[in-house]
Amino acid sequence: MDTLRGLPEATILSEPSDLEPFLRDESHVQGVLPMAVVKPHGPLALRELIRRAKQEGFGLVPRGAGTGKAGGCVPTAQTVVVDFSEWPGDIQVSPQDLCLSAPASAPLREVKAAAEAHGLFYPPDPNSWESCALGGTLATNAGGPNACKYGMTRHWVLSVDALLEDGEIHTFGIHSVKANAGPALGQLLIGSEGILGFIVGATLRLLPKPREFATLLLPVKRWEDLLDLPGRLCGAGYLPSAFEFFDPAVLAELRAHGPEEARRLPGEALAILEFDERGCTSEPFLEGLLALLGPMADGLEIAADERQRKGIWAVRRMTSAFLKERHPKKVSEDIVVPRSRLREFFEGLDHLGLPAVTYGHLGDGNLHVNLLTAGETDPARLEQQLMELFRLAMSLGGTLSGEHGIGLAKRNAFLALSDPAQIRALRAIKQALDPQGIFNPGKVI
Ligand code: 2HG
Ligand code: ZN
Repeated sequence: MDTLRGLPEATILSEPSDLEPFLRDESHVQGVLPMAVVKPHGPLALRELIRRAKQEGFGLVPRGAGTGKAGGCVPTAQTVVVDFSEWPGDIQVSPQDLCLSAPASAPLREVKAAAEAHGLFYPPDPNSWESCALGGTLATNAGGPNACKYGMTRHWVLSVDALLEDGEIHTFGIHSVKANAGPALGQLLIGSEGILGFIVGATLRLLPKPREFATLLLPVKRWEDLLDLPGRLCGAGYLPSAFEFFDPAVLAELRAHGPEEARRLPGEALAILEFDERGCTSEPFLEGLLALLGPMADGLEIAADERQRKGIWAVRRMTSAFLKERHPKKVSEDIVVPRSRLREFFEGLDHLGLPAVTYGHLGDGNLHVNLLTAGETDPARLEQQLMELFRLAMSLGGTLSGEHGIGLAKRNAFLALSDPAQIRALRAIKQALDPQGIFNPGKVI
């Protein structure tokens, strides 16, 4: 491709058959064929790409491992995909500073393992943690089950190295939890889905690794009984590191067609709770918990060892892919409501009469509402159904995305439902940082 001829420090793909795998991520949206895919190996490639993008008027779309759920990395018209999988750099752990530095290309799995090798812990655990790249989790501010106790990716970032529109890489933040010299520009970039600049590396905050886990399977007969539990637990001083659930429809599908471990799952609906603080497997802790659960504790099972714990999590981790395989055209959302309003949310969902099944992160109110028949629904009707869902979440003090982001998939809804002042402010920031609109055009705003 002429535009990219002679680009230094990069692998360049331009054959249509090589470009095709970049059309999609793990969401339901599809992009258009990019002009090319560039895999930069160093800053010279990025500097030159920015120069040519400005000069010739094409956009740049960042890509990590392509596991995003909102279409943030799928190409729009007249763009070049910048795939960071060959971006160089090592993972470096600093136990004394309780932090770790890594390039955007580092697989999250390796980032977490590097911390663990030093007895340390990097909490963010999006469902794709075994296949996603760190850069993608930073660009999308990824969540995951652990967010229930530990928060999102952004809460674990001390500094980011980001490519800005001047073609240079700048570092925002320092290697300490205390840094207060002016507004946190690095935080602005995290979760911005590449519309303000591209994150090429980061320094992440670590904790000592939890050494004790209590992993509980809590089956219930009436799944509505689960809805007050997240709030009741927190109110009583119990903060699970994860609190996941499957509604009866999802559990029935898993049990009927899922892997071996899923076939044995008890209950009509099921919650998975995990605690990871010191003492969480002690009798006093568990007795207190049982007292709080009352009659709900009747069918409670506690993982006896690490093998059982892993088996339970394996089922939860494969649920999204499993449902996608069975319902390839399903649309999956990730709305949030405050945990105190879960019951009202499900009453509202019932009232809307949407053909939805739900599972996800009940403990922090982040619910994966799935429309399994989306493929057979008229597109205009589907859009209307999704807007009703988002409006319901927002009317209860929630939002339309808890962890997957806006990307392309939720852009229209985001623009339609947000406070116009928010959109104006975001566009002003975009204009200031990317006046020529080269960074991920057509996404988010
Ligand atoms: C999960 O929690 C992921 O499993 C994916 O966020 C959710 O596909 C989904 O709906
Ligand atoms: Zn999720």
